[in-house]
Amino acid sequence: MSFNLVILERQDAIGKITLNRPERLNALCRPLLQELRGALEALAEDRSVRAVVLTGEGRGFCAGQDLSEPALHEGAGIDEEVALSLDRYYHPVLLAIADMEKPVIAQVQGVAAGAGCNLALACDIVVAGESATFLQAFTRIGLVPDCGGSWILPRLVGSARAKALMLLAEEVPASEAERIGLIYRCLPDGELAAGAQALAQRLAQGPTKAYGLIKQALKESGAEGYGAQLDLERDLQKQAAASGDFREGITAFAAKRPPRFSGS
Ligand code: T3D
Repeated sequence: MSFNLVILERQDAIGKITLNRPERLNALCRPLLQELRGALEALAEDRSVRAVVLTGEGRGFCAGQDLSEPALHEGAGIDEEVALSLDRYYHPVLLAIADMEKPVIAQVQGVAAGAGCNLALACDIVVAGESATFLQAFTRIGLVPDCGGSWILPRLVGSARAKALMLLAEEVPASEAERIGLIYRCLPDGELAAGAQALAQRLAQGPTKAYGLIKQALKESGAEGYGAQLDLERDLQKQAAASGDFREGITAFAAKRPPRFSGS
């Protein structure tokens, strides 16, 4: 697959995807979503990549659905088009992030709005520059939060705040987003790229299989009762215990040296 609307880069064990429509604040049109899916799948399959950074080119991270897309202006059948777009273009992207074993870091500068906000929040760790803002823009145009917003927001910030964010569609500055637990960390704008890179480097040297199993445990938590979650944790721990990184971890502990994880 060739990439024009996203930039795909690999350096050492880190894969980087940059949304590349800066003139539209990286608004998500269908061709971009197809490329984004392709890039995520390529990095998921690349065993040399052990952490991924997702960011946007220019002054914004992503302004959500491209509201100028012709399919949204055709009158009759627009509801079917929107549902199809979510099924066919958005959900594969979001599931590719959720199902990927390796951790995905969102590096957010400027605005993350609508589906762009929930794309960032779908990543495993979100770091943002201090001038970044998070906006559940959906009700501003008469829509409801999609792209997992109604699932992730109450888990991150609790039901009361999640409802207010979704109903009021107010911009949340990055510092506030960190304070309420919407994101992991707000950094000075000038330190954002280096901060995201440092996190990615650290994760790329970690126990990749354990990270993947943690993602799986969190994704499924709450779907079943407490007892079922204990059973799931047992099953995932069994898989982690079978990994080379676990063997390295206990060997390194016994030898009183730092572990050298290989991701195996
Ligand atoms: O089909 C489906 O699947 C439906 C799914 C829907 C999911 C969603 O994401 S719904 C929510 C869609 N997004 C929005 O409603 C946000 C729309 N944008 C804005 O409200 C503002 O642009 C921002 C608050 C994000 C940023 O404001 P500001 O003042 O910093 O920038 P701007 O001047 O408004 O935007 C800069 C340019 O980007 C501008 O183009 P121009 O005038 O310079 O030629 C603007 O039109 C364009 N742009 C911004 N957002 C979008 C966009 N173009 C297309 N789609 C956009 N979403």
